Amino acid sequence: MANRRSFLQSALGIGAGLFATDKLLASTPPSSAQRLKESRSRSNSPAFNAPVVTTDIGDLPYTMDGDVKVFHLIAQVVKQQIAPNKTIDAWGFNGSAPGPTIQVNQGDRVRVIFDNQLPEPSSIHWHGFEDQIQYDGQPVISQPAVKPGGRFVYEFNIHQEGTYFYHSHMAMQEMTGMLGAFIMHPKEPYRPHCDKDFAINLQEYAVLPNNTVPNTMSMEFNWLLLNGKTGPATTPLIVRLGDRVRIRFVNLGMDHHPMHLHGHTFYVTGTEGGRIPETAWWPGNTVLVGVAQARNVEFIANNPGDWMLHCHLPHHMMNQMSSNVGKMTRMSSMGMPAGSGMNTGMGMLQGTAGTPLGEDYGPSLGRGMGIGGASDVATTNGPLSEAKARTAMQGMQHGAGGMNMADMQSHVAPNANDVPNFPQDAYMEGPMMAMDKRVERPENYGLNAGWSQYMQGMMTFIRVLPPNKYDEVISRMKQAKRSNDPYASVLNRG
Ligand SMILES: [Cu+2]
Repeated sequence: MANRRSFLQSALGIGAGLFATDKLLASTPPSSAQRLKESRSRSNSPAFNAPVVTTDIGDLPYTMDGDVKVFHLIAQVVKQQIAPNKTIDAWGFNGSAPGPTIQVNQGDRVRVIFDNQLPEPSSIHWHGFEDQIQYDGQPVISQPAVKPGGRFVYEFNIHQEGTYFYHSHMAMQEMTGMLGAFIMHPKEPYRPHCDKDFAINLQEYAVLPNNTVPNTMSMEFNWLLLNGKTGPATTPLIVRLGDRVRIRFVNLGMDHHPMHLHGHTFYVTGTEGGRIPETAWWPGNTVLVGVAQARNVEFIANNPGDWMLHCHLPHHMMNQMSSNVGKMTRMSSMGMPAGSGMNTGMGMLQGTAGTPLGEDYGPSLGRGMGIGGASDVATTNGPLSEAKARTAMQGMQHGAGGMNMADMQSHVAPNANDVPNFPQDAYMEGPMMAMDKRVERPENYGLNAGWSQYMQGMMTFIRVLPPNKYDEVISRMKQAKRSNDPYASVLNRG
């Protein structure tokens, strides 16, 4: 603490105690020159490898057999809750999709006992490992396929460092959740070292309305996830003002994701091939994480606030998008009646009520569909009426901020229906999407009321908290006493 305080004080030229500096810090955004200076000043302090925190997922535990670290990785069918009242049938590992993060040290001898509890053959590929061919995880070509109920044991001498991953080498299995991060900590800690280190798996699923099974052949992705959750159900990254932070993005999906951070400039310091020499780091606030790539970014969290961290592809900033915006979502003399007549209007088959193509489930105002519904059962896809929404979407805080759906009229222009492109987001984000209570957790403590209204898809916060607020949030996280808490390593450090 003394080190951090003196570091901050010298870096920012502030002599007063930290508690008094919140306002000063907020009013003096650091220049890039300052950031570089901070980065250099840190390189003199004792370095260490901070354990990686994989929010909403956590780590795979290990046991020791002599000097061998033994992990037990179990491929299995999992129920993954990706949003309030939206649970999908995925395939993952040890209870989650993505699977838990594996963390080892350079120089370790590692054994992974892989059990296949899936109804079909599988195997595990160790992405980026420079290791022996018999452990590469390509069925038949490098090892026997692991049949249902079968086992295969992988052994590695870890000589690399960086952000790697494990995944099924069968494409559709990968697309239904069979992936996870594999962190190799360097023997000599990186300099400057980081106080917080996070891993974020990027994923997308295509799940039809009122369905629970991802269509792994579809390119129409409507659920975009960070560590198996979609905004606002994602757990924020909690850091203390002044922390040096590393985020490791891992992409094992179908799309590329330009990951964007607000309020800070980071440096790209690593790829799926390990550490980048410091002379080759490049600055930015957005990093494109291509398929099968990892990108490590680092920055000093020197700008207090609840900053967005999100994919910047517009369609990846939404939930359950399945229909058009604009006039086909509403009744008008020229448009399509919302929620009915789609079969004729769009040439769609008329289904039976209760099925995705039933009259009640026509594609309209799609982003409201499914999320925040009363339960993991069929929910309506509009048309929007307050009575219907109150029944079908009981989890939503209708009326948050003193607003009801009926009051939406006061939020749109009187002539809105005459504007060809209306609506865009008017009914898809905002008060009707408020679900703060549904996603309440200690990490969200102190966020502005109603924050969840405008948070969808691949979005989370990095909360850069001044010491007093940081201590308050950490104390609440400790009090929660969650089993297998992904933040355990941070909470244990105090
Ligand atoms: Cu994206």
